[in-house]
Order: sequence, then C-alpha cells, then structure tokens
Amino acid sequence: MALLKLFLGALLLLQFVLLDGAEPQNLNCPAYGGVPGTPGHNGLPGRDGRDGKDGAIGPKGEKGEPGVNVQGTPGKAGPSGPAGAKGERGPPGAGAQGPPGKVGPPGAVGPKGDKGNPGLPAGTAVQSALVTQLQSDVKHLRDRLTAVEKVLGFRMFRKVGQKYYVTNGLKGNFEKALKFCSDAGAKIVLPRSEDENKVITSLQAALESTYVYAGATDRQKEGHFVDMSGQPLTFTKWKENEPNDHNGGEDCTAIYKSGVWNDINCNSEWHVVCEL
Ligand code: MFB
Ligand code: CA
Ligand code: CA
Repeated sequence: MALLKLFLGALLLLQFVLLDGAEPQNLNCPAYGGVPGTPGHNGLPGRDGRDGKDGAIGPKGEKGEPGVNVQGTPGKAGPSGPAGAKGERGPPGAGAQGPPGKVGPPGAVGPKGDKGNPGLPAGTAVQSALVTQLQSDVKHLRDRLTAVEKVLGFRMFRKVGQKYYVTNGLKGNFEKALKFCSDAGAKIVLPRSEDENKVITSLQAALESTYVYAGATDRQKEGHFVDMSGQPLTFTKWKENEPNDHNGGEDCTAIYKSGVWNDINCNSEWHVVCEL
C-alpha cells in the first residue's frame, strides 16, 4: 500500500514539475473532476503560536504531602518570655568612670554639735531690718515718682543722672527765679560737673537764651560764692577775669550760653531753669 502511495506521490510531484512554468495546455478532458486522491502526509508542524492569554485561576489543588526535611517559613514572634535571672556582677569597667551611684541611705546621726549663739528674738530683729529697708526703698520710689510728676508740669526738661533740669522759658530777676522754682517744688539750677553744665547750655540753645540764673551768690561774704544751702561750690566754670563784682554790684551767678559763668547783678532778668 505504502509503495502505491509513494508512486502516486511521485507521479503527482512529476506532474507539477512538468507543468510548472509551461504554457497552459488545452487539455480536452471531459468536464468532470477526477477521482480524489488519497490524503497527503501531514505537513511539517507549524511554528509555535503566540502565547495565549492567562487562563482563569484553576481550582485549588489537593493538599500536598507534608514536606520531608523542608523547614517551613518562620512563624510570628511569640510573646516575650519572663526576665532572665540577674547576671553575675561584671568586671570593673575599663572605660571612663561610670555615672555616680544612687544616693546611699542617710548616715548615722552625727555627734551633738557645740552650743550655738543665742538666737535672734522670735522674728523681730530680722523683720524690723527688712521693714526698715523696705520703707527706705518705698520713700525713694515715692520721691522719684513725685519728681517725675513735677517734670511733666514743665514745657522742657533734660534728665541729668538722678536729676531733671526743667524750664518753661520764664525770664525774671534772681528773687523771681528762686520763687518760681520753689513754688514748683524744685530748686534753682546749679551744675555740679562739666557734664551737668553742658546740659544747661543745651537747654539755652532751645530757649535762645543768653544767660541762665544759677543758684550761687556771694551775698553773705563778698568774693566767697556759696550754694543756696550756704555750702562752698565744688564745681565752677567762671569766665576769664570773673567773678569781678563789676561796679561793686554783682553778687549773683549766671551761666552764659557758651557755658562759662559770670557774676551779675541780681536784679537783671534772665531765663529761669530749675532742678528736681
Ligand atoms: C563785664 C562783666 C559784667 C557785665 C559787663 C557788661 O565784663 O563782668 O558782669 O556782664 O561786662 C567785662
Ligand atoms: Ca560780688
Ligand atoms: Ca561780672
């Protein structure tokens, strides 16, 4: 049978070879199909097809046999076990000194101390010292507050250390100057240092003043100037050749706008500056 098939296959092949590329021939064959031949051999296998889409998940497989000598994945950590027993005392640390140890228990009661000095009366001496100090502080604060309140009553002022120089631009003779300052709860100005003297001249610039009365006179003793309390002057800034008691009638002191002092007639009218 196989031989017949081979022979037929060869004939078929020969037919194609002879007819291939030859002119089509007009074969006068009856118009009916031939007897079908026997099917040919299967062709060569085709190329692999493209991968198909993933199939649906299959049903759960049967439970496998337990693993033999195969360790399972580690389980979840179990709860902490109880604290272990206290370890042996370690060797002394070779590093830096360790932190200070805990405060030890109180020591035994020491020997009785010597007899002390007689104590203060029950709270009186200490308290009275504190009260005295507080009273002094309160008075100081009250005085400062009073001064500040007075300062606020003037048109112009300058702070000079613990003092204030104040003025309203008033002009008058020495008696009028003394009264004006006294009524304001102040005193007529008297600089006690170069710095304080400079502050007066700054006020004079603001007042456009030529002279400002100062609280120093030689009315008691000619040529000996004292302050309004009768004390000698610790600071002066007399102009050259002053005081000269010009014409025998100059017993008051005025500060010129340049800052130097001159003795002048007490009836002349100049700007009034007070100090608090
Ligand atoms: C004198 C002075 C005096 C008067 C007078 C006008 O100085 O000592 O107090 O100011 O000038 C020259
Ligand atoms: Ca004089
Ligand atoms: Ca003079």
